[in-house]
Amino acid sequence: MLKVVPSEEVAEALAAGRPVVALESTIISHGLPQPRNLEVALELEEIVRSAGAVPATIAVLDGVPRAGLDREGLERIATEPGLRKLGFRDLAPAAALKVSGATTVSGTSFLAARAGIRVFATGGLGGVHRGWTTVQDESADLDTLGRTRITVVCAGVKSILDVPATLQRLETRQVTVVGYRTDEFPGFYLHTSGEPVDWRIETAAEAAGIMRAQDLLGGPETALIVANPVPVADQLDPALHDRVLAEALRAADEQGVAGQAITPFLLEYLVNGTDGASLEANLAAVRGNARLAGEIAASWSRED
Ligand code: PSU
Ligand code: MN
Repeated sequence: MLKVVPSEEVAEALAAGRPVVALESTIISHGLPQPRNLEVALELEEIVRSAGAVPATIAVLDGVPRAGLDREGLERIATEPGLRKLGFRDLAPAAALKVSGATTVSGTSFLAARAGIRVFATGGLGGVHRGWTTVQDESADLDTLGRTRITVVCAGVKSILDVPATLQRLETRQVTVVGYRTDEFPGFYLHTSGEPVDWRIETAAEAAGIMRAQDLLGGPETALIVANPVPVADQLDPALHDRVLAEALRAADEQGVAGQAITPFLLEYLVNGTDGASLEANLAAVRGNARLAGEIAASWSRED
């Protein structure tokens, strides 16, 4: 079997049943501008640690899937030119052809689960793109979450997407969605998307309890999404968000940007079009998610 190679620290923590949190690498390589992205990769690991868990940033280096990168590995993810973006379906070619790449939510969820890691933190999930009636672009994140036993802490799905359509797809795929201290699904850069969420939890221990109930219940091995909104004080101004996003969607259309390139294109457009304000909101969301994921992993491994 093709092994996911853990770092020494991650291997020790998993063997001892201590809390581990998987961190995604595409957000570092393709979602954030250099040089800020390396600082963020290091900072997220620190946040997970201070919440009492061991961080395991996931990526494929020279064809080897890894859970837990050293400083050099993080630097490669942040700076290597031409680094691939790997969803689940890209993992086999990357391994066989000895290619390096950062993993998306789809690729990371699969590798984390294979490594025995149950909790994962990211920014915003991929989903159904706007205009899906003509262009059938639906992120592989959704399909993977419908067949992977993992808990993903995120600030909802990226607001560049069709959020109601994405929530519908998550329902069809049996993915459990809970709001953390909210009755509304978060809007990634925005505190709320305006869409309701059926379940609300108040504590990390409640999330761990739902994970245990998932296992006791059996059935399809689906994910748990813990949707954790960016605080109102840190969100992007909603009017600015709507205006620049409309421009970004128009630019993508005019330039014919599609496929894997569309998400990074729109995120970068927003960073430039908001003078960096969208970047700050994105970072505030990811930091909060890393912290909460650490707490959930700690509660899960304490069995409280
Ligand atoms: N969260 C962020 N920034 C990102 C992503 C998530 O804050 O860049 C990445 C994730 O890796 C997610 C991917 O899986 O965007 C979705 O890409 P696509 O729409 O091509 O599936
Ligand atoms: Mn896509």
